[in-house]
Amino acid sequence: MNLSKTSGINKLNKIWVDEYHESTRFGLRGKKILEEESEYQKITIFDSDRYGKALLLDHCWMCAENQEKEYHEAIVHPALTSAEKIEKILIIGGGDGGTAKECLKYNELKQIDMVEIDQKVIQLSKKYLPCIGGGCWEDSRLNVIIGDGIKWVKNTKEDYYDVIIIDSSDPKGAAKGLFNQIFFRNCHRILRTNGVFSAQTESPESFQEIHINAVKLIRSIFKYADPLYGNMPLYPSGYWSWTFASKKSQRYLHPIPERSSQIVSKCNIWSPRWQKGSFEAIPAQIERELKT
Ligand code: SPD
Repeated sequence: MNLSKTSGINKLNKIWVDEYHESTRFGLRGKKILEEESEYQKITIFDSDRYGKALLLDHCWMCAENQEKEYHEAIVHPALTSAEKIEKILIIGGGDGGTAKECLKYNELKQIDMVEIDQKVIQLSKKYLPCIGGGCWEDSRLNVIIGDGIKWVKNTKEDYYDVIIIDSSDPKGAAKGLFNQIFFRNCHRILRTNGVFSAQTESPESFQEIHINAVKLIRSIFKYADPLYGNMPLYPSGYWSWTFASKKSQRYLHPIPERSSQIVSKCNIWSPRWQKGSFEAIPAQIERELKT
């Protein structure tokens, strides 16, 4: 999780970049394009042979041109196909633009507030990874706020957003406060009654304790909350989770047919069938742990 190393430079100047996590490493071969220190983190842009240009924050893989749909379709569509209304959306984080791009597939959507703490992530993503955000940066429905997501949810009036999406990094540094009770309580407060909350909740394998604690915490605040599991080959263990929550029912389990038919042909991973299987695919041990 904390360390990344480059190794094995060969005559083509190709290197391996790895995310190190508890005696395992997850790496790609390619060329480093840029490494910069922002106010918040080290930002690396890497051109990988396998997945195209990729973004790392503090040596952790975030996304790559050809390895992002697995993540962004999963965090967005169970929420946007099921919330009663999808006019006002809040994204916390998401500075690469992938989550906004998926949200903007819906015609009903009127406004996205995207609160990203690190302006440099946006600048570099626009410049080096334009296809991750697609046309989102030019779409007038996207309102980018450079600021602290924790303060944003604290200062927003109640019952305001139809959907809230937490597209955070791992819970350390600036992202640590995006995994705690006060933050989730504020998300609950500002979410509309028939809205849907969505958050990336780490790996059930490589970050099992963090995953379980996050789901339990979200469940303790929202009346209904369930994790969905999928593959994310770029991340430690390649096995990831996203948790969806709502106030009055498990509405995130039930995509509204008129809405899903609008977007299913624009997706590579998400479909109502994929979603059903991915909610069902809860590992038995995690299911038991979540009951304790
Ligand atoms: N271990 C990486 C977790 C990062 C999740 N967020 C990725 C951002 C993609 N928009």
